Amino acid sequence: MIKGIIFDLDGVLVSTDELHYKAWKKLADELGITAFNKEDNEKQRGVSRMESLEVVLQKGSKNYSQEEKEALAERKNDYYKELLQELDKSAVLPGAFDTLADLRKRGLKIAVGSVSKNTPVILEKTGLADFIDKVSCGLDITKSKPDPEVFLVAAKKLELAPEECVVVEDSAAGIVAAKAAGMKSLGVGPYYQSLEAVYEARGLDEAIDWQTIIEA
Ligand code: B16
Ligand code: MG
Repeated sequence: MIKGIIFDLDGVLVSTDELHYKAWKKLADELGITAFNKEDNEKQRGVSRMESLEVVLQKGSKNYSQEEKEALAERKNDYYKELLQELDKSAVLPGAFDTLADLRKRGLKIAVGSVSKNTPVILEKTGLADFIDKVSCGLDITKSKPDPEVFLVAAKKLELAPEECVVVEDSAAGIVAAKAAGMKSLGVGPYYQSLEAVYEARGLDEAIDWQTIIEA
């Protein structure tokens, strides 16, 4: 019996993926990497900040030291944090508030499992914090998805066994992480059909048979 649902944040509950893209694009343009585009941005879905930087740098020809890379990642994060200042509940994806309220009513525990170190500020600014029991994020972990750490920490914080949890994800790395954690998954977002999740839905505003998922 499923007792907890662990939601990825970016691309599942909020549309911060667009803000990540804007911030990376600004950095790429400054570095003269004009070839960085939306398609590359898809490879940054659900992966860590440093891995996302590599996606940008691969489109250019210059080599950077580790120290320089860390400064670049920080510069991108400053741009991203600036954009986050404008964030409010309008950034919450369709169906997210209703889904969280409905699952709570059914007695399920709710966690967020995101590799983003900006998770706390995003939850506060969007009002999602009121619907979440526990948060496992980039600040709690040392290994990013596809490593299962972020979801195992979430289950532990919920005081549940991994097999009592279902993960909701929009990235391939996140679905691999859920499997590695021993959890079933619901794949959502533009690529939901190719994520190889156990359950699939275009978005949280679709008719999702939560009862079946919970009782499976
Ligand atoms: P930050 P998720 C991920 O969030 C994003 O999808 C990914 O693009 C980003 O690089 C990563 O968070 C790290 O975010 O730079 O804010 O620490 O999908 O795991 O909620
Ligand atoms: Mg995501």
